[in-house]
Amino acid sequence: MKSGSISIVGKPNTGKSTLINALLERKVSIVSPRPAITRIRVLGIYNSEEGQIVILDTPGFENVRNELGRMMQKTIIHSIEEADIIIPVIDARGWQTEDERMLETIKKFNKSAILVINKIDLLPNKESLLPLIKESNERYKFLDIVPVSALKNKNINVLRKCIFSHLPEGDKLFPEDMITNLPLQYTIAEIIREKAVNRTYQEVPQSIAVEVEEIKPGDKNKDMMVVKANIIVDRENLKHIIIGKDGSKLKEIGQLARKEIEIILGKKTYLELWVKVIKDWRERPDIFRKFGYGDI
Ligand SMILES: Nc1nc2c(ncn2[C@@H]2O[C@H](COP(=O)(O)OP(=O)(O)OP(=O)(O)O)[C@@H](O)[C@H]2O)c(=O)[nH]1
Ligand SMILES: [Mg+2]
Repeated sequence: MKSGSISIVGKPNTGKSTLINALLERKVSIVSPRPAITRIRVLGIYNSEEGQIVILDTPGFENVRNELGRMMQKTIIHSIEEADIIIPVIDARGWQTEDERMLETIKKFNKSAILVINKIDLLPNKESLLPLIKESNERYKFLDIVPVSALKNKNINVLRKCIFSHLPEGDKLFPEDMITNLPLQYTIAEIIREKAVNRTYQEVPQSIAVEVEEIKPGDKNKDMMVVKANIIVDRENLKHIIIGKDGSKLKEIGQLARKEIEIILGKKTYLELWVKVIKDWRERPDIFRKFGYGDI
């Protein structure tokens, strides 16, 4: 039986979280058109007759702008050190300067890597992949290069096979019924954060954190769950952006999040959402550790 871990790395927005979800055939990591959204190392476990793949999704490589960023970059390095195989992800439209840091880190640790060229659905034709594959082979001795579309689920089977073929023989590292390592309150917080970041723009998405305070059965109706959570922003003037006109945006975020939370909890859920300001929380590890960021 094959068994081992892979770490998905790359610059922000290349589709790393979409890829872990595609490999697992279920959503464990939040996805956003906004850059720099994944903050924690999300672990997902894939089981088949061939064996087990432990998959780590990581934050994107980027320039550090605050303590949160520093922690996120440390998370990436640890994930690269730990994994058996690295899965660097680049955009099918070509290597960019921001991809260099990822490649340098893989070289520094002399890691085995399978390059994923993602978003091939955006290419006008397959031929345009050939020069990119050639260039990639010149940049590093990749075990393999696999073009995929994580969004359209193209070639994901091929990628899984390729990963298994390079993983070592071994026993399963995690029980079969375990899908992710993320505690329930963080899973729910991430769902709410996804809905909030996807409904805000510019500098707002990165300033958002979510803290789940309580998950409990309803007082009167035990078949119902009550979830209390705070959407946190780091400046007073962002609060009204999240709340929206007459509370409309907060309501919309809540409705979308509730639908997904109900699937996870398997029960009707009352979601109580508040918006709170914690000034400069991204500079305060004591605060953001409580949100689950920094758990490496
Ligand atoms: N067209 C296309 N879009 C994709 C594909 N994979 C991901 N995307 C989109 O790219 C955007 C970023 O996806 P994510 O999976 O959040 O990217 P990420 O690399 O995890 O981003 P960070 O966590 O911010 O570093 C989203 O809008 C996705 O829907 C793909 O194969 N094709
Ligand atoms: Mg991500």
